[in-house]
Amino acid sequence: AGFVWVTADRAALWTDGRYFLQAEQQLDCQWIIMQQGEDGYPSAGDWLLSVLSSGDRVGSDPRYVSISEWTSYSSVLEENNISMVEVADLFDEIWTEDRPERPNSPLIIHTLEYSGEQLSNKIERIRAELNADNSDALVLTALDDTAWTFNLRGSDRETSAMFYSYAIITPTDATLYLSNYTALIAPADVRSHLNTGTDGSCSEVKEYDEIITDLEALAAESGVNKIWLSPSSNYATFSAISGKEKLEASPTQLMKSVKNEVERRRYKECQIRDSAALSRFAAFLEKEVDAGNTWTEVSAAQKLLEIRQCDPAFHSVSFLTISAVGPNAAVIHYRASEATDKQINTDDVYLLDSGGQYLDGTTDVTRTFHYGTPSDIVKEAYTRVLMGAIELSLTVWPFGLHGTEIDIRARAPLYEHGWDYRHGTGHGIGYFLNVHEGPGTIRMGWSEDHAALQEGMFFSDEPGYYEDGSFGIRLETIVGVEKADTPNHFGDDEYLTFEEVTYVPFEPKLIKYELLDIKHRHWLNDYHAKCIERTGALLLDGGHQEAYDWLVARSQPIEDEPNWTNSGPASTPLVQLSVVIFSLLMALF
Ligand SMILES: *[C@@H]1O[C@H](CO)[C@@H](O)[C@H](O)[C@H]1NC(C)=O
Ligand SMILES: *[C@@H]1O[C@H](CO)[C@@H](O)[C@H](O)[C@H]1NC(C)=O
Ligand SMILES: [Mn+2]
Repeated sequence: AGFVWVTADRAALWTDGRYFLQAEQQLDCQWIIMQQGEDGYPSAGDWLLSVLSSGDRVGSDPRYVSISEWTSYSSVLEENNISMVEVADLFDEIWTEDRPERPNSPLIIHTLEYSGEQLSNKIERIRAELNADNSDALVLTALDDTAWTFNLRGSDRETSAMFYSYAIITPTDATLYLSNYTALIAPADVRSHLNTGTDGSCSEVKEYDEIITDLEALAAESGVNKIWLSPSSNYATFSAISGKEKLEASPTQLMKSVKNEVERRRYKECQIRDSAALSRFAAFLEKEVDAGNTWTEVSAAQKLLEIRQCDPAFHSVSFLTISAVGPNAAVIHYRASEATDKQINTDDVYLLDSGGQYLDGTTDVTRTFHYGTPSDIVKEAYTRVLMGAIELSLTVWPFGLHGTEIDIRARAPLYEHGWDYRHGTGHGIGYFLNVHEGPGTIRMGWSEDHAALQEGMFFSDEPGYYEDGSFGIRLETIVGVEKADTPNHFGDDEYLTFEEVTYVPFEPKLIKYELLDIKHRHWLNDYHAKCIERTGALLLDGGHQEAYDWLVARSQPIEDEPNWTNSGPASTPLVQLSVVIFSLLMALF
């Protein structure tokens, strides 16, 4: 998540709030680090204009820059007589040593029992979109789009079960472009999967790099006038069809994010198994730290991976585990390395943000722990972050709202204390695909690309609070969008809300209970009861009695009845008397 400009004598990197600290720690003094969106830092375009002059040229390899980035920079630059030029194979020329080969892992068939929808049906739905839009073709360039559409997965990416690919879908053809394709489709089951030809919707497979010449040929056809391409595609695909493009997010983005019935049911089962695995780990680690044994960020993350790997449906981690002690927990996307590895101790918080890729889902969960006596500020932060997570989860809204309209719910308990966090509150999450998935998102700031929240989408609910150099708190629970059971439906609207699907208890010693109001308390009791109900049997059946005991100890109900003896004027005799008088007066009229 960054953007770099290199000039003859300067190099600058723009990155967002998640990476400010990390960039400072990892880049040397030759780099200018630009805090994207913060006061005092120029935008990438403004900076470039300030260091270049009329007649200069800026080059990049069009395969590695998106259409939207390329066109937004080139339009700013061209006004100043600076041109953007396509330099094919730029990196092939300058990065010759130690450059890893493009991965080329075998394909995994995502069968109907997991995907819930045939490939032929997905192609038909895409064709219906093309037809409705009067488009001649859809070009799929995002790896999760091709994986979802073709019900295939891979291991080309360490954490997201995808394979290098492109696809072109027309009213008559579906062509998948794969690296080294003859080897990939050699297995008979892959060939028969891709040719689910009973209804005539066979797919063709071609070599990965042929996409560009095929696009040029397609655009040159006289009957072809409109080719649908996502603005996040690379600029090389745009150049190939220039003049015939319809630039809009691919319809598969929305289709994929609204999970079907099979996916929803499987996904929830997957989250429950993953929650049980995390509780098992948390119970284990607590016992170890209490016993004075040495565990570090790196060794703890490794142990957690081993526990997740016990699940037969486990494929890989869903992102690089954030296992962070004390000040490291303030680095939002921290990755423990040998140089930074800290021991888990009784003075600091331990923040653990991790997830897995499973055949039946993708998980992402964060809990923050403390193995000694937490300070007041750490408890205050944990409690306000928890209140924010609860507030968001309790939100009920009419269909049509976007995440940006409800993000404030999670921040309010922090704002009230003059606190905030520099990241989004929730991201969409894939199904055995990307852990961050659009087009819905819960964050501040409006974007045209964001879709309204819909039933069947899943999001993270992950507020946080970070004190640089000291500690970080984040609590992350996955929630699914469900219909809300409201007594009314003003405006004939459907009302929506969230239901949690991650079941890992919160940490009683970090909660300042006096800050919680009745609805937080009800939520917490309800959630903890579900943690026991949904994951308890898995732990017991697996023979993990200690983990079960840990779960039950953390999930004890708290006082959630209002203390009516202390509840204000309604119970005083004077108020009761005036109610009687008022009633009498009403009776008279
Ligand atoms: C624009 O740049 C070209 C070189 O690419 C130069 O010849 C020309 O004079 C410049 N035009 C202006 C108005 O500066
Ligand atoms: C193509 O796949 C075959 C079989 O898996 C493998 O031996 C070969 O190295 C691959 N070639 C490339 C260029 O990846
Ligand atoms: Mn997350």
